[in-house]
This record gives sequence, structure tokens and C-alpha cells, in this order.
Amino acid sequence: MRQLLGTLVCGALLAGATPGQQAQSRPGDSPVPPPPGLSQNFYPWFVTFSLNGYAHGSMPLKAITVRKGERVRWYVMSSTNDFDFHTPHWHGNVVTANKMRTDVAFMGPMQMVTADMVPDNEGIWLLDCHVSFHNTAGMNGRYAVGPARKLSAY
Ligand SMILES: [Cu+2]
Repeated sequence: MRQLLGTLVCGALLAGATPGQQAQSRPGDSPVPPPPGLSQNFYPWFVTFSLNGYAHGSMPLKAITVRKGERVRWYVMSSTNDFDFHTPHWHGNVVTANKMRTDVAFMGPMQMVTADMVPDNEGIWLLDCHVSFHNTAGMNGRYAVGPARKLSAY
């Protein structure tokens, strides 16, 4: 079984923030509370959610490239913050995690998930968190499934 290149770390980055820094508003931010239904989107502007430290699809595609038919093990780890509840979701292929065949897993803070995948669907696929405001704040990236290795003739 091929093991993926490292651990996929899901977590929040405090871009430009210093420890103890309070939430700040940017020019133009409204002091009016958000309407019902948007009230969960309360993170200050400097909080970014990332995968392996990359946000908004910026993780290099070669970082997570596998081959069709290859046995791949994903090690997924959530970070430490109290809001690091994540739902990593693999588009295009399924994994076996927690004894379930699924395309999404659930993680609490500092939780680890081992997910086994035998990709059967070639292409470039989205990997994202389905907590909607994490996704909006950057927790998405891509993984690639290339063609199967050719068996050597002997
Ligand atoms: Cu998340």
C-alpha cells in the first residue's frame, strides 16, 4: 500500500495576527450583526482555514497526486483550535474510513483519521471541508488521480 506524502493537516491559520490579537474590523465592515443564517460566519478577517497550510486551492497539485488503482492511505489530522471541527470531503473517489465506505469524514479538534482509497476515477478533484464557512475561508484544495501504472510484461 502506498502511503500518502505526509499528513493532511486541517486547521486555521491566523494570517497576520499576533498572539492575543483581538478580532478587528476592516474598513467597510459593517458593525451590524449578520442576518439569521449567516450568524455562524463570525470569524475575524485574519482567520484562514487551510489544508497543509495552503488555502483557497493554492496547494501544489503535485503534493497530492496518486494513480488509478493504487492503494493509497490518507492520514488526516485536525488542528488544535476549538473550532477545528472538519469534514474532509473527497470529490470523485471514495475512501474507507472508520469502517465506512464514504467520501466524507468527520473530525473534532486534534482528531486523526486514516482513510484508505483505491482511486477508480481519473482526473483532478476537489478536496474540501464541508463546513461551509471553513470552505469559504480557504479550506479547499485539489488532488490528482493519474492513469494506472502499466504492468510490465515479462
Ligand atoms: Cu473545516
